[in-house]
Amino acid sequence: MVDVKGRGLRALVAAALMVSASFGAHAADKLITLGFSQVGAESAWRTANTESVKSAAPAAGVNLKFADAQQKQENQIKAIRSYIAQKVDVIAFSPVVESGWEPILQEAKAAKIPVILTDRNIDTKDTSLYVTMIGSDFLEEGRRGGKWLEETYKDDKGPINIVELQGTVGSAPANDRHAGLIEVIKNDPKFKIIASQSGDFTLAGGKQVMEAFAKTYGNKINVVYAHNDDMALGAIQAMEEAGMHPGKDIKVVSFDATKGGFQAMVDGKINVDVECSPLLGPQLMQASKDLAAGKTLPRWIKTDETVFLQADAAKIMPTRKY
Ligand code: GZL
Repeated sequence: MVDVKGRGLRALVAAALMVSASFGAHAADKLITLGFSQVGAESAWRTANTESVKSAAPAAGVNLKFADAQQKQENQIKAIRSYIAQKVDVIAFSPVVESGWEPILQEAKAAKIPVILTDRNIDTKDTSLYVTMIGSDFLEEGRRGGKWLEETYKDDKGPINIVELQGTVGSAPANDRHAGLIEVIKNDPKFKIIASQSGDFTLAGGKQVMEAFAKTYGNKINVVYAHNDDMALGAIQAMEEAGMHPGKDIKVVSFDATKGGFQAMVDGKINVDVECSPLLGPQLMQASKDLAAGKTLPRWIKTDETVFLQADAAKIMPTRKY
């Protein structure tokens, strides 16, 4: 008679040894630890970006350390310094502003920890300070906003008076969404930027700035050019409280293409929304693993984006992921 019990036990022990061996092997190629410094939680875009980074880590087998800088550069610098002290394998961050990063990135370089930029770029000549930037082309986004204005007003003699709600002062998206607009309209004198002020990418900031613009310029305003949906939504509140009709007598150009932006297009209050994808988590995890495996990465891992028009918003909105 086959000693089923004995054989069964032997099979069980063999299986357990195999599992422990594989764990042993798994332990040999250790988990990658990624230290990530996030700008803050200023907008719906940022919330979606944080969610994308946090949810992508376990799926990729990356041990994520995450710090929210409340939109302060000194907090990002502190977080990066702490990741260096913890000897993480890779450091990544979304720089709140473009300048002032060389010293801390020199420290990361000295500690031989590779750095990945996500979402926003920095202003430096030293290309050794970071390996790659994963994110959008904000200059092209600004051009797309400008081209929509050019097309929309091609038969209009003007003047077309624009008020601009800028993003965080000194940030790459604010600098480049402005520069891209100027590139397109600079040769067409009918377009005039009559006022430009930062709303810091927040709904409250956009509302506050637009309240002042509405008081000062009133119905002289033809266009609101808002660097993100949160400020556009704040501006819409301010315009409606001032008796204006956003999307109708005042055209609204916005950026990000978040659910809130789409809803405002469906409601007829934003006329065009230039996409800027926050869903960078999976690319960040893959880049971190590639780096740890010694692979070389392109200097810029660019996200593909498009422009959404009000007429198409209702049809497309159900497909949107953020
Ligand atoms: C753009 C990102 C900007 C978004 C804002 O990539 O840095 O910051 O446009 C966010 O909504 O606050």
